[in-house]
Amino acid sequence: MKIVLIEPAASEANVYSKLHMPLLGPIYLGTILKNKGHKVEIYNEDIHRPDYSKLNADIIGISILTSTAKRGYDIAKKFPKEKVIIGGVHASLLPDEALQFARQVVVGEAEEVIAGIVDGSIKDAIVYGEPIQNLDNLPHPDFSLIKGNRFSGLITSVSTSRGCPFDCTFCSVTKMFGREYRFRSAENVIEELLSRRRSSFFFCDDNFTANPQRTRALLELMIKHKIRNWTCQVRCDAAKDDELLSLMARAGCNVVCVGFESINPETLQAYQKRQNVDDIINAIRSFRKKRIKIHGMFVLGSDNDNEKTIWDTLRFAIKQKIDTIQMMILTPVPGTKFHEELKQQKRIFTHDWNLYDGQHVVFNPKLLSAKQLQLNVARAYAKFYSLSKFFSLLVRLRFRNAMFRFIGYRIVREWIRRNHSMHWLRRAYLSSPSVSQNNT
Ligand code: B12
Ligand code: SF4
Repeated sequence: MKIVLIEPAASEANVYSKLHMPLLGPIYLGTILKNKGHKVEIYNEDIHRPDYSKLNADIIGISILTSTAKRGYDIAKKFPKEKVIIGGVHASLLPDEALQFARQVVVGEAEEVIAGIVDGSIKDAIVYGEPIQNLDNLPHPDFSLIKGNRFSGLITSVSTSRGCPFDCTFCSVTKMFGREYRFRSAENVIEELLSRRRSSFFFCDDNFTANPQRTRALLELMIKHKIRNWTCQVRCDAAKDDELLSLMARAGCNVVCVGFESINPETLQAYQKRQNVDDIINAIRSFRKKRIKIHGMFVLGSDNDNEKTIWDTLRFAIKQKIDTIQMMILTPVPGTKFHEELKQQKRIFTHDWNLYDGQHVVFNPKLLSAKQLQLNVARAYAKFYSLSKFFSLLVRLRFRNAMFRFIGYRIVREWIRRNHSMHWLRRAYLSSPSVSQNNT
């Protein structure tokens, strides 16, 4: 059979849609189907949008996040419903919604059910995929299935684990992958890394160091095989383990993306993050000592955050010399505790999924208006990713940081230009019956 898997375009440009990094889910599924003898093509619309009028396939599989769901449904409508299957985080959180556009929807991990869905032996409309217990049984993702991927090779995504033992209120990871931390053996990961002659790796695990023992085993093998130049996502906790940190540095960790989330102690508590501001400061110090660069990730807009919190966060990032930052606007992703809470309080003023990308306010914050939250985050971002900061890094010969500041500068400008008049905020807000207009 011919199977086409599609990852819809980002609803609005973000740094990742520019970096051309397709999600691994569809690639895992495509690889399994290819190994079963099917003809598989994968399209990531941010990389290459196919001509849908000429696209012929027996099955069209669409992978949706919340922010790409609307585009995913539009793609689905281009094909007869009996050919379409949908999966991904958003479909897993709201399967009934996705089922309006597909013959079948998969909730959760689909590797063990995809072949049965394609050959027709699994017929349920909503198919529940079990968490894969032995991740070593999965094939290594075959990136050559992605069409038009001219940039493949610059950064290769590698997934070494699934699940996260924590359960932060704003995050949908545990809903989707559970709190049981499952991981591949170090040998299995090394085999994949060695098979790719790439310059750099992105370990896309939510929490690369959740089980320090297994991370150590992997790092030791990486050192042995001289695999270097990589990025991973961690919590602050990682920096408390000096031995682990030393191994990360010796194994060539370039950048850690750290979920700092907030410098407001009350917000950290509300997010149930199980870390405090001292943990953040100590983590920054420890990573810096080992010469590992830091991408600090913050989420703004909790019920304890006001305008000052946003600017304090920016000042903190500059004072602590965090290399790059991400300032997400708190988003009530369906399926999270936070979404339930806000829904009950009737504070969500739009369910336009395009806006659920962490770059738009979709609910009424408590201590500031939606508009204030939106504008101040945009302005703080623009200050961090400014041209003057870019030039000052450039003259100090810090080329990598300068490059990221420049990419950030362009994205923030584009985003501000597009949202300048904030039509969407007005429109979304006014169309909500539950919201009084005085709050804008
Ligand atoms: C890595 C990552 C990224 C990378 C992805 C690139 C890469 N090369 O890996 C980058 C950095 C680019 C990224 C960007 C963003 N991300 Co992200 N990302 C992740 C992360 C941490 C891992 C993704 C992953 O590899 N998962 C493992 C694979 C195996 O799982 P999967 O892709 O979901 O696929 C499985 C199932 O979903 C299903 N499935 C998937 N597709 C399909 C299709 C069909 C047909 C079927 C049947 C089944 C099926 O089967 C797959 C195999 O089991 C997830 C968290 C997570 N654990 O998933 C967040 C996550 C997906 N990201 C999220 C967000 C919000 C974003 C951004 C919007 C952030 C932003 N503003 O920049 C952007 C959106 C990008 C875009 N396209 O617009 C949220 C999504 C929440 C939601 N409900 O939508 C998540 C869940 C994180 C979170 N904390 O909540 N992300
Ligand atoms: S935010 Fe990070 S630590 Fe918290 S549940 Fe999500 S993946 Fe785990």
